Amino acid sequence: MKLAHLPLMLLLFATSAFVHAGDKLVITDPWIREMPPGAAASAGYMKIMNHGESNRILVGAESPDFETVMLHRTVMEGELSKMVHQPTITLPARGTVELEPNSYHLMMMKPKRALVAGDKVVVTLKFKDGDSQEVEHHVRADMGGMKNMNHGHNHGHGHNSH
Ligand SMILES: [Cu+2]
Repeated sequence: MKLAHLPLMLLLFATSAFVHAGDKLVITDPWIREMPPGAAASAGYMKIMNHGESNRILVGAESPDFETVMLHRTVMEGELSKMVHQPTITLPARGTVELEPNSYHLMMMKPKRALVAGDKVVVTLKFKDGDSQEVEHHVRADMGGMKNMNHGHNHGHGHNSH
């Protein structure tokens, strides 16, 4: 009887060791912008801290609630903002990268269900080294975080920009 449990214990051991190898990223405040009904896309944001000794390269993401998730960056061209696809986002060793409105974001396309404020969405970040990390994003109405409370930028242009 006791022997029968041994393989399971070994498996649990191996699994937790594996998770540990890749968990140097600390992610805070993950959220997704609530979409109006029928919208084709939304954007996901978070702050990623890499406490590790080496750079991590984010190469993509996926979510069971969206057909496609892409890495995007919003850049200004004069008065116009536009979104540029990013093949990768580098998370520098001992550094922090913020995915936030008007900067880097996850472009969440073709939602598979209606998502309203308060809902949770699981997003899996994928890294060049083959690792992945799951993050639970919270759906929020419009902007989140104090930083976006000031009305300095973002007046009007491109209601579709993130
Ligand atoms: Cu975008």
